[in-house]
Amino acid sequence: MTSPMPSQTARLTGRGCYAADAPLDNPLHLAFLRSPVAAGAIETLECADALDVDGVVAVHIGGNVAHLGALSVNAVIPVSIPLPYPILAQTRVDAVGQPVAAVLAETPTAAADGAEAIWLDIAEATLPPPRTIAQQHWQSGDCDAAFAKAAHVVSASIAHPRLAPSPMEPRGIAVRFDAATQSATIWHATQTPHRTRSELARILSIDPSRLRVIARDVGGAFGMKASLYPEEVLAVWAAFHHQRSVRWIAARSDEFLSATQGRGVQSSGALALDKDGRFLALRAQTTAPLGHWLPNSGLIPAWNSARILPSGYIVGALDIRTEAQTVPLGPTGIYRGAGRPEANALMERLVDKAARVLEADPLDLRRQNLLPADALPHRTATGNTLESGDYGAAIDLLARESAYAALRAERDRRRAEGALVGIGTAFYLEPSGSGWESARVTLHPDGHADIASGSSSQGQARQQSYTRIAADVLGFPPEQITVQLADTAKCPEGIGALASRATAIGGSAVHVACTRARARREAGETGVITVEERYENTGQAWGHGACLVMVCIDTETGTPTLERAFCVDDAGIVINADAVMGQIIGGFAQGLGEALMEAVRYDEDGQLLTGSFMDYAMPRAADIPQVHVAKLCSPSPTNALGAKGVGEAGTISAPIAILNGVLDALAPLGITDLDMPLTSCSLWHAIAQALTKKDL
Ligand code: SMO
Repeated sequence: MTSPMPSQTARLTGRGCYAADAPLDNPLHLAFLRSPVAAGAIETLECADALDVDGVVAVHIGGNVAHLGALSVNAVIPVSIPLPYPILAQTRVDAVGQPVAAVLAETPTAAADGAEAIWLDIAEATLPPPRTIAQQHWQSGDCDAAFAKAAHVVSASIAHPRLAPSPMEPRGIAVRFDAATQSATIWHATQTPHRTRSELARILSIDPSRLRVIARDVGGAFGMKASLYPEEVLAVWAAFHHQRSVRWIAARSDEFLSATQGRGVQSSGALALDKDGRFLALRAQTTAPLGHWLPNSGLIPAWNSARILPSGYIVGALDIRTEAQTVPLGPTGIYRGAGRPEANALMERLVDKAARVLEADPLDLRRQNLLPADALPHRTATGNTLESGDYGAAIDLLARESAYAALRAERDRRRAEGALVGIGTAFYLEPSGSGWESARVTLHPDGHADIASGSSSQGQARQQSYTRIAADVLGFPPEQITVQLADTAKCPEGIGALASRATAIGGSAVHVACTRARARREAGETGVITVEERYENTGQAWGHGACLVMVCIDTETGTPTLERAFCVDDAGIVINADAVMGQIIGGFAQGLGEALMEAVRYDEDGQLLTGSFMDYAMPRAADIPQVHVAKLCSPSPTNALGAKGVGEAGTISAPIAILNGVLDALAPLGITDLDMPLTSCSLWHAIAQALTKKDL
C-alpha cells in the first residue's frame, strides 16, 4: 500500500478545507428566495419585512443584477434559440426553485429568515410546451433500403429518469473580499476553477487578475459542479457590491431544487438485421431535456446520447437524430456519463432484443457485430474516431471471468424450478474528453520536484496519480514530489476535471513536462529547472468494456436482487490501479442507483415531488453486490500516457446490464419492456399484470 497524499490525510482526519471551511473574516451569509411555482409573472416582490429581520443587511432582486453578463455555453450541437441566464428572476419565473431574491445577512439563520419574510406574489401561468432549441442529424448509407430488405427488425424505447447527482458536499462558494486591492479570493466547490475565474470576470466585468479561485477540497461533483451557477455569480457580485466577504453553502433542498440534474433523456430506435444476425441499419432519435437555463455543459448529454451510437458495432446504414428541449423544470447538465449511458443503453437494449428474436446468445451476437481489433482506428458516421482496443476480447474476457456457460446453465435450471432469474449483459464505449491541459514542473537542486496543473480533483486521488507519473519519469521518490492543483494563483491556466479527461490529458501534460525537465537536467543544466507544458491530445481516447449481472426477482414482492456482477474494462495504461478499481465500483453503484431506485419526479404543475432523501432513494452499501472487476489494456495512441477514461464506466454499463438482466428474468412472463428505475413496486405490478394475462 502506498501512503495517502497530504490532502487525503487532511480529509481523512477532518482537516480538509471545503468552501464551508474557508477562512473568511466576518462574512455576509447568503440565502435565496426561490420560486414556488413553475411559470408566471411576478406581481409583488416586497422586501421591507425581510430588511426588518435582525441581522439582514441587504435584499437584492432581479433589477439589481439585470446588467450582468451571460454565461458562455459549450455549443457542441448548434443552438438555434439562446436561453437567458438570469442571476435572479426578472419579470417572470420559469421553474420551481429559480432564485427570485437574494438575502445577505450576518448569520446563515438570519439570511434564511430574511428570505422567508419576503412577500412574493406570482400570477401563475400555464406551463409552456417543450421547445426544441438545438438539434443535429447524422446519416450514412441507405437506411430505407436496409430496413426494406431486413430479415428482422427490433425496436426499443428507453426513458431515463432524471437523476439528482447528489455529491456528498453540496454547492458552496466562499468569497474573501480584500478592500485594499479590490480583489477576491474565492473558494469554490467546482470541477473547473480556471473557468470559474474567466466566466466570473466576463459576467461581472472584473479584470481576471483581481480574482483568485481555489478548489482545494471538493466533496464529489459528478458533473454537477462543472458549470457556474447563478447563485455563485450572485455571491461574488455581492462581495464586490457590499465590499465584504460573502459565503453561500447550499442546503440539500437547494440541490434538489436548483442544482443541475442528469439524464432525463428519452431515446428510441430500430435495428435492422439480416437472417444471419448482421446489423444492417440503425435508426435512432434521442431527446434530451434542458431546464429553464442552459449551463455551460448543458448540451453535452444531447450530443453524446446520439453521437456515441452505434457504439462499437459495424452497422451498414445510420440515421441518428438528437434534439435538446427546454422544459419548465430544474436545470439539467452533465452527470457522470453525460449522454454515454443513454447512447449505450439504447444500443445494448436493441442488441438484446435482436438476440431474443434470432434465438442467439447475446454475447455471441455482440462478438459477431463488434468492430474487430484490426478495423481500428475506425471513423464513425457521427464523427468519432474509435482509435484502439479489442472489443471482442472484452466480451471473451467477460464470458471467462463470469463462467458464462455455467451461469447460463444455473439460470436455466432455476428458471425451470420457477425462479425469476436473469442474466443481463452489455458492451460499452466511454470516450474521454479531447483538447488540452496544462502542467508545470519545477526541479529543485535538492532533489525535490513541484508539479502544478490546471487539472483538478474532487476526490479521485489525482494528486497521487500525478505524483506517480512524475516519480516514474523523474526517477524521484514520491515523497520528494508535491502536486498543486486547483488554485488559479499557483497553477497554470487549465481546464479541470470532467469528461474522464484528467488522467489521459492532464496526466499526459505532467508526463511531457517531466520528460522535458529530465532532459534539461541530463543536459547538465543546473539550478532550478522549470518547464511548462500545454498538452493537447490528438483525439478522444475511447475506453470500453463489458458488464454482466445476474438478477433474481422475488415473485411475491417484486424485489430485485443482484446476485453477481462482473465488469471488464479497458482503460488503456493504468496509472493508479486502486483509483481505477474505485472508479469502476463507485460508478457501478451509481449506475445501480439509476437502474433500481433513483428518480427526480415532478407533478403536472412542475412541482418537485422529490425534494429530499426521504423521497429520493439513493443506493446504500448494502444494496451494492460484490463487483468482480477484470482489466484489459490497449494503450491509446491519442495521448502521451496511452491512458483512457474510466470514471464513467460503471454508470454507463451497469444500468443497461441490469435492465437487460431484469427483462431476461421476466422474459418467461412475456414482459419485454420496462422503465427505470426498476423498483420492487414497478416489478411487482408488471409481474402481477403478466400473471393475470396468462391466467386469462
Ligand atoms: S459528467 Mo463529468 O463530470 O464530465
